[in-house]
Amino acid sequence: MEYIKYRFFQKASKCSKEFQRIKNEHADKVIAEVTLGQVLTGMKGIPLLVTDTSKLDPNEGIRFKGYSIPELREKLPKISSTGEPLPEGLFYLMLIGEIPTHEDVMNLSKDFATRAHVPQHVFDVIDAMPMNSRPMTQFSAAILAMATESIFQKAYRAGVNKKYYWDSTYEDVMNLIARLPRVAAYIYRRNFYNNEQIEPNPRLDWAGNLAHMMGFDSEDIRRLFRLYMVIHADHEGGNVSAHTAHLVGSALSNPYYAYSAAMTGLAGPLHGFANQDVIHWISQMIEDLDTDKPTDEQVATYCKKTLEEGRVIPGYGHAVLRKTDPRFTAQQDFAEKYIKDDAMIDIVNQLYKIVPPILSNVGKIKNPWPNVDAFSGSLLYHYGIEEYTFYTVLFGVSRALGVLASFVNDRVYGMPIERPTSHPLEWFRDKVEGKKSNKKC
Ligand code: CMX
Repeated sequence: MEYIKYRFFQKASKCSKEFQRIKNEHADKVIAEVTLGQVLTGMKGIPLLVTDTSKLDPNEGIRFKGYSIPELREKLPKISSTGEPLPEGLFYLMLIGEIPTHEDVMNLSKDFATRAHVPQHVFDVIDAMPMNSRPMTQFSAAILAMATESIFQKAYRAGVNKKYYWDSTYEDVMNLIARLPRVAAYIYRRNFYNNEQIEPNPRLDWAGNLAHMMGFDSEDIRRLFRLYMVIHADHEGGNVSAHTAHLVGSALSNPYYAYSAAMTGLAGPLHGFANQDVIHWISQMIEDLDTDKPTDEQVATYCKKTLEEGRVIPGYGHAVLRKTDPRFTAQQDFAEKYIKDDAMIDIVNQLYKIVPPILSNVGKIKNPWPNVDAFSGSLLYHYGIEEYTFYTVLFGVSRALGVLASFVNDRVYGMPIERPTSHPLEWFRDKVEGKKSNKKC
């Protein structure tokens, strides 16, 4: 067994024993009460999922195996001392629970490069889709088409013992992560560069190769892509994309099925699609106001108009966070360090001053602060990736690192099929009103 797989199994099987022990010894213990409000507002705050890769604190933001984003930027191995950490290192951390050495990361990078071959029929599926199908539709379909490659599916059909499910799942997960940059870059070049494709360079790291295959070879873009892939990689288990992959996987669907489904969730405007909506919305503001240097007053009026029209301000608010997202701050810091004079980034910074008080005044919005999507598009735009309908695909490549690390962990734990209970609305009404009525809703 190769080294990383062996290390992962060593660590995960210890945790799996603990999972089984507490399940056996404490299954009847009550761990939380559930209010009707929680049920009716998207199950927020109910502790229902076991996810070991990362944990989200409403005020502090995300920590990956205990490490905050600034700590990761300092501690994870980099290609050069002034650069950004390699996302392979974060994947290693989420999988094994330790900060890797430079050598560990280089080995993982090579492992991904050797697994990166995408079969021709996946490109044929993409090419068969109409040009007006969104990049996220093409991405999700391509991942689904790749399920022909599932080693887990073949092992299951051959009757593998359930205690070895994790093994073939691990192979699928590694192959899928390795192949996503090629699929994403193919979609980008097909949609925006006349299908003139660029071959992978196996000597490059995972994120650097993605930039290369999209047609961007400067060290500046590689640095941005490494940061981008690290900060979007995971956001604990309850967000729509992570939860979808976990739920679909609980039926023993293979990782390709589960991740394809996760990507259809990420494609929603309240989730990852917001990263393209932000640039779309700012571009419309620039067009409407006929200036890329609007005054604070003009920006405030535009924001209020958006709210009056019954729309959301994209990139602001969060289901869990109650402060500025540290992923926003990391990107702001990146922009301050490396970018001078950019109109779009200036507007993003201007919005950060203007939007929170306006959202706070609405009264019902629990978090008026920016999330990751408020900044990410402006950085890509600055470096020449202006085709914002593609941005959610980049989010999707990154999110695979955390979601699929959790997916293989679930298999080691032997997580059962997920099946919560549902009731008609009158059941909830009668429960809280303490009476039984025959009135249907
Ligand atoms: N603009 C306008 N209204 C907003 C808002 C925003 N940015 N954020 C929240 N609200 C509204 C909600 O739509 C909701 O309205 P109703 O009561 O009329 O339904 C109300 O405020 C309360 O919402 P909440 O409890 O504060 O937030 P939710 O947990 O329901 O929703 C989120 C969270 C992210 C969907 C929401 O803040 C939003 O729509 N933001 C804009 C889209 C966005 O940036 N999404 C990306 C999130 C990060 C990611 O997953 O990538």
